[in-house]
Amino acid sequence: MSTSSKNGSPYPHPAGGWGALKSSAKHLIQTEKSAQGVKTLLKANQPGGFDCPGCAWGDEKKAGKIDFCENGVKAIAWEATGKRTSDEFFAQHSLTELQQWDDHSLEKSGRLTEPMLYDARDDHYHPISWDEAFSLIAENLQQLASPNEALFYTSGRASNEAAYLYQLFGRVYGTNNFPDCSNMCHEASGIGVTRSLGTGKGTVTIDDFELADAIFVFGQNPGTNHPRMLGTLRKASKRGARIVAINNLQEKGLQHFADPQSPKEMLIFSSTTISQHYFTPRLGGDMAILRGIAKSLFERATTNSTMLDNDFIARHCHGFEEYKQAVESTSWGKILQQSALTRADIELMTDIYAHSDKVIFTWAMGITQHKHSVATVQELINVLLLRGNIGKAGAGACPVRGHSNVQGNRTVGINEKPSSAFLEALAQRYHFTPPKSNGFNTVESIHAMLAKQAKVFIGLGGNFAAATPDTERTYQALKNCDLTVHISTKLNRSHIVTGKKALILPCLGRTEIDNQSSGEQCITVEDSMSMVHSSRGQNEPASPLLKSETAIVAGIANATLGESIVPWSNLANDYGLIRDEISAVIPGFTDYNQRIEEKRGFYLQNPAALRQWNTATSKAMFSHTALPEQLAFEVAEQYTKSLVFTLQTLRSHDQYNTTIYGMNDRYRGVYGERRVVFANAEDMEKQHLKEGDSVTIKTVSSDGIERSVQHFKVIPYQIPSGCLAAYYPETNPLVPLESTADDCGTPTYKSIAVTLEKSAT
Ligand SMILES: Nc1nc2c(c(=O)[nH]1)N[C@H]1C(S)=C(S)[C@@H](COP(=O)(O)OP(=O)(O)OC[C@H]3O[C@@H](n4cnc5c(=O)[nH]c(N)nc54)[C@H](O)[C@@H]3O)O[C@H]1N2
Ligand SMILES: Nc1nc2c(c(=O)[nH]1)N[C@H]1C(S)=C(S)[C@@H](COP(=O)(O)OP(=O)(O)OC[C@H]3O[C@@H](n4cnc5c(=O)[nH]c(N)nc54)[C@H](O)[C@@H]3O)O[C@H]1N2
Ligand SMILES: [Mo]
Repeated sequence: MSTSSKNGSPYPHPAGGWGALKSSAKHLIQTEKSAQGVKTLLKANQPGGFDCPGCAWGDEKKAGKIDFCENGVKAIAWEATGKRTSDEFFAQHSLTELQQWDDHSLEKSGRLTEPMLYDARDDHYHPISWDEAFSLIAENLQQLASPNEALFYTSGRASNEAAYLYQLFGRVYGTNNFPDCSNMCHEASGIGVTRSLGTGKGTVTIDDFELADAIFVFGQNPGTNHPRMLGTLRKASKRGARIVAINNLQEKGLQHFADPQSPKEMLIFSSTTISQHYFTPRLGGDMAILRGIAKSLFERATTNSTMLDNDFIARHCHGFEEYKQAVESTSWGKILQQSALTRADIELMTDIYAHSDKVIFTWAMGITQHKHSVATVQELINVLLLRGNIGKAGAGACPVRGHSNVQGNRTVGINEKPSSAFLEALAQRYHFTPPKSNGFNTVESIHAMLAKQAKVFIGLGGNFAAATPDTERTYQALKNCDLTVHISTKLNRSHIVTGKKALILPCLGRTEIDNQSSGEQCITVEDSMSMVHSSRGQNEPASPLLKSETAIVAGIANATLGESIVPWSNLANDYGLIRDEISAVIPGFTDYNQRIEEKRGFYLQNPAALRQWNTATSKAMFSHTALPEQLAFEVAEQYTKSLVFTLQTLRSHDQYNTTIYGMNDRYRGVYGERRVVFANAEDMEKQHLKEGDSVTIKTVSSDGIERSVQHFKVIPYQIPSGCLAAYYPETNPLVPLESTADDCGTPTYKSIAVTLEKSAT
């Protein structure tokens, strides 16, 4: 193992560039199927090809022949691996043995090949036929005292077609229990933006990035998580747009970027400066920054009438006076204390914001995974509204989604709190009475399993056991179930932490050819810019026994409910028929099948982008929430005499959520190791810690439950004093189940109050 890091500039080269390409190639070769991988790559994000399963960034309209990135290559190569987790594998390894394996080793075993049933008597998984598997699920569902004792989890990779059928099945069966990865991800964006603007999605398209005068990137690491976004930012930067990064860490990818698709930049080893300005606030300090920008704007507005878009505010907004009052009553002291920036920093941001006509704010998990995440999202919108930056070309709000179809899943009905209009549309179309009461979100689902109120867990993709908080309690929750079922491509922790019975149902991946009785199928997905487009797999399936997600959902539905209300089997034989159903039920999808024939798909119109506000007042709403009284570490200080830190949990460059591709985090200078914690050098000194010391990280909470992780190596890094960063999912045991965002239930993965102690040797 070797870790190397020297205070903040660990990687000497620009992001992207040759390093990225070399690493991509290496990954491809490692999958032992590079020929098929390369053939597949050229079809990524191309008309007639497949949507890259990497992330939800929009496709460039004018992209050339190639439109993929290093981490997209990893995602594709990982799916196209030559390794298989066959019945021999399961005969060889007992569950008890697999429980000792780390997440990387589990997934690295290869693609799942046939349905498997866990037998507690010999502690092994054994092959089972598809029909038997469907019957077993049906029996378990039918014998529950209430449909609300079943949970239907979704991860955001499922297609619109699979997700639509899945939610329809759950609702005809009788429950709204649709916890999903959104609950842990951009839930706060959906709720906050809906409250403010009446629609829960971003208001910009990829074209707006070509027109913006300034782009502010809040709490997001695109160099790793949305690398194609760097190409968009690079172009904007080159034509003179101001790019401002606000990030708790100095992230390499936000600083300089050499576009692997720009031969000139590659040849002369040059790069483009991405962010001209970079601010590193305290964790959870963004709402204070935004409040500061607003305060400065109001102060400037007393002598300069161009500071605010008074016309827009008067015509389109509600609640301006209350907001103004809330801003004026927030002291500069509080703003500077919570943000940990200087007054000059905030004035500089305000200068850039106020002197740019068209401004885009983008954001991701650094905003949404805090206690006050909904309020912060609303504050982002408040500041945009002050200068009319919503519904104007080149301006707007851009929550950058995570999973490649997480936005589409929500659009087609994966939601534990469905609107009554949506339920009414289902009732009309299928002549049944959908369940009215809200279902459980992800965290509520864990509580329900712990309380034995939920007994059957079905996961359409994802890795619930590893992605959720409070690992020990989550494991107990899953173990309490009568049956756990996972529709998956690869072996993961959720297959190893089982209910009394457990099924693994292996499915096709996005890159694979999907043949049904009516012929070869395409699926559809929606990106962060509300573009809906089709995706067609190119590779031979990893095993002849795989079924598509859609076929599996239809198989379970058919076995459980029969075909009288919905003709599941017919629909699964021809996905075009499912799209017709979506057209009939969900607004915006008229002529769905025709419109996906267009080269880059079609745009689902966002009303807020047209300045149509679907709010109670029919106006855009200013919110006027106060800054949090105290941030996480201040609250926690009451419970301990030790120095309290705020820990954020984040992704390395070599992972996709709980999927660990490798042990390096190149841009942060970490190699061969994941159990590391990034700390401020002065804080380390105070704690008598040296680089490489082994530490125990302990959660500070008042609930009496001990939560800690051991043997993490401490690394000095450019991070504000009092803050720490470490990788997920290794740190999920530290996140209390009760520590969730106000009004939205997202675990506070980016602000956990912890102490740091040198490990006992
Ligand atoms: N290769 C790859 N691509 C991915 C994923 C992946 O794991 N790997 N995951 C996908 C998914 S599901 C998602 S949701 C996205 C995630 O995309 P990101 O949100 O970029 O993911 P994180 O690694 O959690 O990074 C959060 C960033 O916010 C910063 N940050 C944390 N807290 C704060 C704060 O309080 N304020 C500010 N200003 N900054 C803060 C961190 O330093 C870090 O740079 O990426 C998607 N794409
Ligand atoms: N501490 C901490 N925890 C977090 C986060 C954090 O920042 N910090 N981030 C949260 C966020 S933003 C998210 S979105 C969640 C992610 O939570 P999930 O979406 O549940 O987790 P993933 O790791 O993306 O799921 C990986 C698994 O999906 C399966 N899979 C891959 N491709 C396919 C496919 O095409 N079809 C099917 N059916 N299965 C497939 C594979 O078996 C793989 O093992 O984690 C959350 N958890
Ligand atoms: Mo996510």
